[in-house]
Amino acid sequence: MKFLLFLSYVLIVLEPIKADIEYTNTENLQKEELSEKPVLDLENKLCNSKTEDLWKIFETKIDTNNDSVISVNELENYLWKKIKDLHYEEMMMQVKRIDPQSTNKIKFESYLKDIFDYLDDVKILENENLSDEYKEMKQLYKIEKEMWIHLANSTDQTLDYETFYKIIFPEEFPEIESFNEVVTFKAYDSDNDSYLSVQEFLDYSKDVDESIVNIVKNKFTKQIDLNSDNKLDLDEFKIWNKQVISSLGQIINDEKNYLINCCDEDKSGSWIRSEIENNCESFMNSLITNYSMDLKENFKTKKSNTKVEL
Ligand SMILES: [Ca+2]
Ligand SMILES: [Ca+2]
Ligand SMILES: [Ca+2]
Repeated sequence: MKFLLFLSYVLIVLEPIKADIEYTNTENLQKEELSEKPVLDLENKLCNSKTEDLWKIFETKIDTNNDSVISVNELENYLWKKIKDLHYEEMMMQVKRIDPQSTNKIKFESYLKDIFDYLDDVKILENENLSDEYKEMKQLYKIEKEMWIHLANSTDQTLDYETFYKIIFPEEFPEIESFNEVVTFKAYDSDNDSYLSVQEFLDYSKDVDESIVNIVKNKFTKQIDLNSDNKLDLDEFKIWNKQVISSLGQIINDEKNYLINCCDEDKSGSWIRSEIENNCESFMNSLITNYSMDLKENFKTKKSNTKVEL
C-alpha cells in the first residue's frame, strides 16, 4: 500500500546525507497510531463526507488556468511547490528551536546543540582523541562543520534561513549535494586512503541497506562496486547515493505516474472533477493532499466551528 511504503521511506533516515523528507506533520503522526485501520477509517470519513473539500484544493490551488481540468503540468507545478512548502515548514520548526528570537542569523553552535541535544557539551566533538563510542557523532560533526564553513557568511559564520535550508535539504541543490557527498565520503574514509572499504561503508550505511554487501564474505556486490575491486571510490559512492536518495524530480514523477494510473479514468492525461471525486481514496494516499493531512486540517477547523464528528 502506497501510504505504508511512504511511511517506510520517511522512517529511513539517511544520515549524514539527509533524506529526512517528512511530508507529514511528525508531531501529529507520533500521537496517532500508525496502523492501517485508523488511516483507512480517516480516508473513508474524509471521502464520504467531504469530497467537495478535495475538489476545492484542486480548484483553488492547482487549476491555475481555471478551466476545471487539471493538466499534468498543473499537477507537477503544484507538487514542486508543495514539497518546497513542506520542507520550509519542517525547517522552520527546527529554526524556532535554534533561533527563537527570529534573528535570521543562525549560529553553528546553536545548530550543533540542536542536533546533539543529548550531549552536555558539544565542544567535546572537537577533541581528536575521543573513544569509539563517539565515532559516529564525530563523523556527523565533521560533515556538518565542513558544510557550514562552505555555506556560512564569511564575516560572522552565521547562516540566514535561506542558506540554512540548503544544509537541511542539500539534495535540492546539485552543487551543495555534490559537496555534501564529498565531505560525507571523506568523513567515513577512516584510514584516508580515498576509498571506502566494506567496513567503512557499513559504518556509513548500516541503517540503510546491508544487502549490497555480502557480509559473510566481506565483499561488495557488483550492484554498488561497479569495477569489482571490493572498495568504493567517490564516483561509485555517488552513484549509489543517487539510487537510494530519490531526487525531487523522481519523487514528483512517481507521484504523477501513480495518479495517472489510478485516477485518470479516460487516459486523457488530465483529471476532471468526477475522476478526482470517484478516486478520492487514491488522492488521500497522495502527496497532493499531503497524505490526507491537508484535508484533515480543514476538517478539524470545521469540526471546531460546526461540531462535525470525525
Ligand atoms: Ca487547468
Ligand atoms: Ca578507506
Ligand atoms: Ca570499486
